[in-house]
Amino acid sequence: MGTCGVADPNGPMYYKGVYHLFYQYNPYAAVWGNITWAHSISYDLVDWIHLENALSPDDPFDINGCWSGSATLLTGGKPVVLYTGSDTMKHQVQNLAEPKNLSDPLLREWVKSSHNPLMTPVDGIEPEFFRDPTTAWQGPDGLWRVLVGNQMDGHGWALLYRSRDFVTWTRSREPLHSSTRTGMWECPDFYPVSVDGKEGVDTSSFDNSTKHVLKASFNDCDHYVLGNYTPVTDNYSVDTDFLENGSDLRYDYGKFYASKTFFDGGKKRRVLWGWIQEADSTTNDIEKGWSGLQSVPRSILLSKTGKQLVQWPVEEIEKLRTGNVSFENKKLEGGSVLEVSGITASQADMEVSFDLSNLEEAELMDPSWIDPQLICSQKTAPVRGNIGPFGILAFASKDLTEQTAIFFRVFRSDGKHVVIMCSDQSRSSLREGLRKETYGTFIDIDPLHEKISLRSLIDHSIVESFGGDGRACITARVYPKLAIDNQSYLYAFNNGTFDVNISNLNAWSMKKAQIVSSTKRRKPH
Ligand code: DQQ
Repeated sequence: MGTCGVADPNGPMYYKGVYHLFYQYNPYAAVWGNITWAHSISYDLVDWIHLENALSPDDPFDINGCWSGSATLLTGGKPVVLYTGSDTMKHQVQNLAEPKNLSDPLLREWVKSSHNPLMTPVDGIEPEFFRDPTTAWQGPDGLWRVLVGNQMDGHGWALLYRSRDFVTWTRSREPLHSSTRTGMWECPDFYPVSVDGKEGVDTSSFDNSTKHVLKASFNDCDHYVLGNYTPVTDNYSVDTDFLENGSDLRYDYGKFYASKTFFDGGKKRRVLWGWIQEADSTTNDIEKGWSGLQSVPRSILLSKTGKQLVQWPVEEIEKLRTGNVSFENKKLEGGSVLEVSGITASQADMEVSFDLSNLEEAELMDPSWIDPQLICSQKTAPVRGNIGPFGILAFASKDLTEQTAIFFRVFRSDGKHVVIMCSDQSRSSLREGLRKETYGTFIDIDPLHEKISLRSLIDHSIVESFGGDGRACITARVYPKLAIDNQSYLYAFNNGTFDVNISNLNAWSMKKAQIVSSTKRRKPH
């Protein structure tokens, strides 16, 4: 690919048997700038072909950048994209683009609408806080609706626009939603999830058995709320608001930003992608020659409780699995480590579940411990507890001086158990100058009645972890110095006082996905 920088996923869609992913792309450097829509396609969400760039900043309405946006399949299945342009004045405006040739399933060429810009920052909208149109949905009145992220009076808003023809858009007096607890909302996303089903739901579907998710990107994280949406009135009433009463629902409690979902009509699922930033210095990003990557695509559903979403890597990822090791029913004594040998630990998929006895011995939760990230940063993997920390050490050097610990601790509080999941990067590399953050979240598991499971996708400088069958996700970027390639090891560990039991562990080496570039040059002159 040459020297480049990659950021937000844009306009993901499934069209005529092909998955399309566009993304914020700097063709010239491993830093943010010259923002262009790169375009890659896949038949299985695993192997990818890079095509020529879809949108470049070369018109007055996007000359300072083709920023984030989304795809919509219009009635009859025609795909279009709405995206933000930074215009000659660096004002943010919303633009439309269409494929040049609909019979080309690869949709190689995109044409910007002669009507651009379609939405401009007027009527009090601040021109630097007006961006990232969502996938549009069609109401029962036939009008299309779209949200645009905004900051007004210092707070986050999802502005609502309606249109009959997708060209002339009128702003609704009321936003779909807003919050005084946050600043600017970037990359909003709004979609239905089925309450009882196992399938994803099309964005324009208004089945009564759905809830609607509103996601907004702020404070370096992707936060969401659940609520009920009435399409006739465009009223959206949330169950619990953003950051209300200690509620902090996030797609991922680590590095994961500016994400977007799409409905995969082929497999009837909703798929989520997020941008995973570097945790290294800009100087090193430039030296490395690239920065930023996309998460593994995740399918996303409402949990059985109806109170949160659950995510799981798309099943296609499993085709990369090879060389399995597994064991069952293994006691992990307090203070011990167990090597998971026989796989390529630098590029692996691992699933483990833990059985806990002695739960009555769990430490009492201090009522002042309300911030899980803080708990994880203070009680890092070496800090012994009663039940936990137990979990895995990924990217570990043989002598364990380098290790990325993904683990759980169990506490007692008001007669119940509280489980916390942490990803501790503090010892992930001997290198200096990295952001070795520690992440954490409470996870809705009752260890008396179910096992505590963890799946981690480990890939050289990234680990994406899914706790409790996808109830909590944490993604971390790490840059080991020793624990690389065949010097990288994987361990299960228990640093609690009490034993835990591994009821099941399965790990696989992972093959490389195939990524090829189409013959045309991607770097324009
Ligand atoms: N990235 C885009 C914006 C968006 C931000 C610009 C989020 O449209 O708000 O590259 O990462």
